[in-house]
Amino acid sequence: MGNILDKFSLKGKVAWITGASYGLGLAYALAYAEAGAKVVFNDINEDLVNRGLEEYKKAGVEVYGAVCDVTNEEQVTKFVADVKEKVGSIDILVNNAGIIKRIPMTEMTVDQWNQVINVDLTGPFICSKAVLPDMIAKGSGKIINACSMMSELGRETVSAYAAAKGGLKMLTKNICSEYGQYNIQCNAIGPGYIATPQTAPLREKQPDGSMHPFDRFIRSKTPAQRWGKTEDLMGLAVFLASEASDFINGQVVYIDGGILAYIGQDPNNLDESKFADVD
Ligand code: NAP
Ligand code: GCO
Repeated sequence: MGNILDKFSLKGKVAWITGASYGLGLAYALAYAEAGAKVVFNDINEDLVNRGLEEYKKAGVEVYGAVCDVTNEEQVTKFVADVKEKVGSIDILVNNAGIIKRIPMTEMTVDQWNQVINVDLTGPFICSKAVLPDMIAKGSGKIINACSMMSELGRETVSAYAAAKGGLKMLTKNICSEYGQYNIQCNAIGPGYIATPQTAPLREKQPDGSMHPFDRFIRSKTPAQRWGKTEDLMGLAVFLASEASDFINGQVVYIDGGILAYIGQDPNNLDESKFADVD
């Protein structure tokens, strides 16, 4: 047996991270490039794709990027065909693209609900369906879904997001069940609360300069008493994309600083002077 670290190499693999112009998707893509993969990404419009290309250029990473709406099967089919022609067939898919709408359910319109379900649940279905045939033909593949604390827990105002992320947990188990026989592993990353643009509204300072109530709250529910950083998730993303996880299938791996294990403490007990960690 060679060096154990070779099992974590992505050398020679083509990795597609959806919605990877910034945030967690960008972090996953940079980690994959460092592990040896050829990285391809999409985002919802030209401006975001160009923003992403600038980021990858700054990092010295050569990538293929194109506009593709993960809810549009025609665009996804074309994206996968273009990647196959220009880079190679996709070995690793990270269904990262996602949106959230924080609206009380009684005030949420069906259209708003459908927008969240379409991106966060139907999008991963469409993208997974598009890459599975080549993975089956190759006899190997990795699909990694972006689950969430809301795959396990609810909270006020996020009904559509929680329903989507709960469904995504079960889609993960079902892809495992249906395609594990072809040496395809489908698992999910379940981040806790990570400092990205998506959660920025939950950290905004109050007009009087005090912490956002949710910021204080989530720190009181996190043993680490801090928000996650995108780099905290890079190791797990590489692990789930690599040979090292070939016998792990249908799992959601939670990377939450201990939130799901902890009943929490009184937010008023927290020492704010310790909180210099994120924006
Ligand atoms: P983010 O900052 O909102 O980035 C999501 C990316 O997906 C954005 O570039 C977004 O573009 C893109 N996107 C949205 N709709 C799309 C579509 N239809 N087609 C293609 N791309 C689309 O989110 P994040 O915080 O990095 O999170 C990434 C994933 O992890 C999401 O699925 C999120 O639910 C999940 N997650 C995040 C956290 C966290 O604490 N941050 C925790 C658990 C799970 P736009 O800019 O146009 O929206
Ligand atoms: C929210 C947050 C969360 C995080 C993440 C937690 O409003 O509660 O946006 O949903 O994005 O999903 O794991």
